[in-house]
Amino acid sequence: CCPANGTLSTIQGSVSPTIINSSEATLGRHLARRLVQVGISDVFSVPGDFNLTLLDHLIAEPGLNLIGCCNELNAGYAADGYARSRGVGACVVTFTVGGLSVLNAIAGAYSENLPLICIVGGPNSNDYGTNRILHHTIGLPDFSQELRCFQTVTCYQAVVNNLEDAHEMIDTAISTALKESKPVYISISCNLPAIPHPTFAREPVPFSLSPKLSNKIGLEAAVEAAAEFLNKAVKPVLVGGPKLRVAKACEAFVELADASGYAVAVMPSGKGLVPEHHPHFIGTYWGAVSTAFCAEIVESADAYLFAGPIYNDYSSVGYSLLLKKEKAIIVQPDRVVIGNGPAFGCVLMKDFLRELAKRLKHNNTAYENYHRIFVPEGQPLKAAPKEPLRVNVLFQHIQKMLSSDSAVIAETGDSWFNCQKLKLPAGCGYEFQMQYGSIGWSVGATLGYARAVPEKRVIACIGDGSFQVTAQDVSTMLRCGQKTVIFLINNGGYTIEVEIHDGPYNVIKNWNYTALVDAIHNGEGKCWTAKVFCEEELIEAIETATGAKKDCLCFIEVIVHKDDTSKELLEWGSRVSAANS
Ligand code: TPP
Repeated sequence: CCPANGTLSTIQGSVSPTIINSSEATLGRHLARRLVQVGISDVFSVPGDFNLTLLDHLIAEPGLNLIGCCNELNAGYAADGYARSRGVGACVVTFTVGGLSVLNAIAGAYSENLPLICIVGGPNSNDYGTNRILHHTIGLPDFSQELRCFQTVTCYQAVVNNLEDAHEMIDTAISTALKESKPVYISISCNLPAIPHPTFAREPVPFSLSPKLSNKIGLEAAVEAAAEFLNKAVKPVLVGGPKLRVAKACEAFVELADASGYAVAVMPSGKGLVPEHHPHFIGTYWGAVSTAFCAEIVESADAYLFAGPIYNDYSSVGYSLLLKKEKAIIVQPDRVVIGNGPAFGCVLMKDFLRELAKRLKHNNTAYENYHRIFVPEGQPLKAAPKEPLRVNVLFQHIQKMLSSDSAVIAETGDSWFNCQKLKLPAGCGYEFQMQYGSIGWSVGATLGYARAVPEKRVIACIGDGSFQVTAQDVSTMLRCGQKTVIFLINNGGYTIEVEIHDGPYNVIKNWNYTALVDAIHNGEGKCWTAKVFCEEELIEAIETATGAKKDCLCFIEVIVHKDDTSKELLEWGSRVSAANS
């Protein structure tokens, strides 16, 4: 879960810099060299006159590919999907029309702590300080509108409009993204990328970012207090949360699980970060919509350690979790709170979990209890021949497709709940966007993720409503020769919203989704589509997608009843609805 590329561990000490031939000693090539250096080989982009020269220079860099997307929102989502696997991603768009279009994706990446470098081709440097009105703006002589929008969704902004400062500004922006694990904004004046400048005349020395360190005394005190707290508990439990990724603490969490013998659960938004094949894994802790017996074990425990949790209204099922602060140790990326005690600051999660692992007495009571009382979820009823397909049957078949060579991308909607119940084999990737939950994210994210890990087959589960937002970039997946399997779940509406609060606005226009993808395919690239109505057809489609068409992008439209939802969505929807009213 903690990819090495672009992270501190790959960064070398200083080496003697190579002299660069003057035609390549340009701002554009410097930026390109830096992107490659931090582990980026694909940049997702939409051209526009403000960024064309910059794109020329990015393309010229060996090892850097430009992936042209159908729109900026998808380019941003693709960079997000890419960053989830590679550790860092980048997109390039044009001034304001492109910038404001990509903004939603950048906000999503911020919410998920992803280092994403958003590059915008900006106004000519000679236009700054004039009263000119530029195209692609709202018609006011104000060049800062786009910047001001990005200030709220990035951790750093560099407006590069002179060559003297460009090197420093670009480097500061990229290194800040890596250090903070957040998106940054870089605007590059359109007239500058091709101009050579002495500051770019040497191969840039790889970033040498000083790693964050724990305060030793604080760490020791926190570990001692936590060990005392947990060693006297009878049935302690560990729960992994989404911030395990940004804390780069997935391995340390497993070390703690191994050493302690405690039962191990995952929060819904942490799925994919905690190995589900671990012998003490007990499932997803999501309050009333947890997997079988997981909530009972967690909530009845006399002590629980949450590593990297986010308790928002969705993950807390409308604030209905039955947790008690006095029983909890909350470990965040750089602080620990034990019960009702004060916070221990400047303590890194990774260090804390590793040190704690050495101090805990082995205690598998909670896990043994779980093991004793656990009864697996029932199997869906056997379908009658040609009976309309049910969602729970669909996901039984998706489960069988998973392996270490696959990754699941789950779109916002009922797919959250259905995918959450999939049991991930070792090495199987899993991504969704639970904090921000922007529908349509999965299409771009699938493109970017598959680009970052071409050896894995991505299985994307997307509702019809979400697909309508961003469908175009199936086109880019085909251009890139991707072999993703997309399950388009056609239930005729915004079902997740139906279960929160229904109205006529939740019904959507039905499209012929397979015909749409066939039209996008248009004979170029490898694509196979199928529309299935019953289990027999689904089985046949999956056999084809994993057999004869395993090298193709496979798009399977699954027709289900509009009220066919997971039982978890029903429960969750009513509780979220109560919290909203
Ligand atoms: N707009 C954006 C960009 N993001 C959102 N999350 C919403 C609106 C509100 N919203 C959340 S889920 C959803 C909507 C409109 C509907 C999803 O429908 P669909 O993809 O068909 O999935 P289903 O719930 O039917 O499984």
